[in-house]
Amino acid sequence: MKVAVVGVSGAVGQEFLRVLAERQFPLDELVLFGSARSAGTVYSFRGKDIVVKELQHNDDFKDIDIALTSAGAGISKEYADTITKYGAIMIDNSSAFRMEKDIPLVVPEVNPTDCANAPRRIIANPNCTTIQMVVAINAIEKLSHIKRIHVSTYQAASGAGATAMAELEEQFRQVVKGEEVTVSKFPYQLAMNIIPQVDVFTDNGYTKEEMKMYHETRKIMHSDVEVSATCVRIPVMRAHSESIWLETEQPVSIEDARKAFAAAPGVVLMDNPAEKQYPMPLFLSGKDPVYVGRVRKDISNSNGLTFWTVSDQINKGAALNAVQIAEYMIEAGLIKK
Ligand code: 11C
Repeated sequence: MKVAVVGVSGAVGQEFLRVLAERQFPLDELVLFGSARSAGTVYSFRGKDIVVKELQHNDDFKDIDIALTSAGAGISKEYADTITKYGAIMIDNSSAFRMEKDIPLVVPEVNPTDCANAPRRIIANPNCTTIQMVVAINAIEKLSHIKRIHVSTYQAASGAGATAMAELEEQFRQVVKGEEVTVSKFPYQLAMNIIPQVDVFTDNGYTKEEMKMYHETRKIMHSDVEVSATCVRIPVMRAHSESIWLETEQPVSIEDARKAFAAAPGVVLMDNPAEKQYPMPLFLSGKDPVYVGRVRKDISNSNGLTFWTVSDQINKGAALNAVQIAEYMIEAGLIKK
């Protein structure tokens, strides 16, 4: 198996290297691609140094079986044909293809079999906020159909990339030193603040990030569920949190909900209020699962449940989900030239 990572110098690109190594992904050769600026950089993988090649329109993808891409939607669109034309499967972390009808949008714990129908040899990796929510709510969907979701997100700086993480760190330093705070990646200073805007606003008053949660959730779950999201950036480094209220067709008891979360693939139930046990981003950054806590009945709605989730944005929210898609496709015999 020959695997390519495209956009290797970014936060998600670097996480691909960590996840592939940690999971002992069955690859014989790894080829790294980046922009002209990162070409020539050397990264170590399984004790071997690999030099980053510049991504270009040439035959570099001729022998590649799987390309894990995270270089932004523009690059994904521009290079999709170059990457897939000799048969490589492109697992794309950008938003470029997510809502296209002939491109599956996959979270392996929820809809892995959608991978079988990928005529363009592209599988889209969902937005990080959608991934953690659907991994959790899929457990409840199995008990009773979810009709409606209200969700507020608490999103880490990592969602805006490695430079945004560095900016947040620098802002904290500047605040402590009483210096003027530099703002570039976020609409406002994030340190000591929260910003109720992730991505740009759309005509209906929701942001693009919030509308991604609406459309992507419906596509992944093959569901008519209504999703109303408020996406918020908070001064946390790399794990996103979500406060989720959902309404099911039939009432779901708290005991059944807890059992379902505890048994769900990819979910860890961390819910013991008496001992102050609930998921928090500070302690769960870098971990694989989606953590669920604060599970309770919605006192305003007899068919409602409410709970809190935390999951690492760069890991399960991006790189790990893409690698799990690749693992599923290998196991299902779907990777062939
Ligand atoms: C954020 N969720 O936290 C965004 C980043 O569509 O892949 C990921 C954007 C995307 O800023």
